[in-house]
Amino acid sequence: LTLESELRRAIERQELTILYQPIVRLEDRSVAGFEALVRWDHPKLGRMAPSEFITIAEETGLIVDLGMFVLDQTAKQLSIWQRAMRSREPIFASVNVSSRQLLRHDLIHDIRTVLSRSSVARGTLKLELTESLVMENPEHAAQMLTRIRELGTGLSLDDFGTGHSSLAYLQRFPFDTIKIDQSFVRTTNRGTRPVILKSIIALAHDLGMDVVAEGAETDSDAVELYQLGCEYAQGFAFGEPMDADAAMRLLTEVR
Ligand code: G
Ligand code: G
Ligand code: MN
Ligand code: NA
Repeated sequence: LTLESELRRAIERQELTILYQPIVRLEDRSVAGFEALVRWDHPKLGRMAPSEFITIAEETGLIVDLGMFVLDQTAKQLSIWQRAMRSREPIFASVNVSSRQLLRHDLIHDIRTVLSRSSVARGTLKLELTESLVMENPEHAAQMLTRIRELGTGLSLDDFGTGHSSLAYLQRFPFDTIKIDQSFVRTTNRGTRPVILKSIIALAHDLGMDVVAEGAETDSDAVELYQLGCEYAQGFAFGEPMDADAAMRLLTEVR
């Protein structure tokens, strides 16, 4: 069997696993939401990271079914979490989207279907897209993203700072959140780090967007990010990608 046909079968049989990594409020370290990150438990090769199969999925078009599976499972999981913690501000979940899903497929139909099958609070299901994805076809992407926002779906600009787009594109797409790429947080250049982080954070806030810093690995990263005005962070300092049950324990544990 080729990897392609094995992947097709794994999607049909729902043999993919979704892990969830917490995104916390730096103010009090409470969990604000999760990013869904897919894994493939291959019978012979073991657990595979997305870098080992997402490209095949994109090239073969399997990403459409894979993406729908991740979206649907995440929305269902999100409604379970929200029901379990009814009294607090509803948490969100964000799902990574590939260009083929947005630009060569009816993603809007999929989102509608997923939202109708689950009972997530409005605005709490979010998509993550990279700059390079929206730059592939800016006109079409802008149209699609506007319609997706109208469905009450959040939009995060992922890996911010690594693309080649001009900052003007930030105005053109209806993103509500910027995710600062981990390279800016994990850099060993501790002199320039606060300068760059501070200006990205200010830019996002001036544009009315939320900011999530990725790759916060230590407590001192968390402290520094908070001092620089960043309100959300994600990284090993707060939790690695975990299964849905572990995420539920994190949400419901007595703090
Ligand atoms: O979990 P890990 O660090 O291995 O994830 C690496 C990258 O894989 C993520 O940054 C993301 O871009 C991509 N990825 C993870 N899950 C999904 C998914 O469900 N769909 C798509 N399109 N990409 C994903
Ligand atoms: O490309 P994207 O940002 O969507 O994927 C995030 C990936 O980064 C996840 O696959 C996750 O495994 C990884 N990651 C998350 N937090 C940390 C961290 O603190 N340090 C490192 N090295 N990787 C992280
Ligand atoms: Mn992401
Ligand atoms: Na990212």
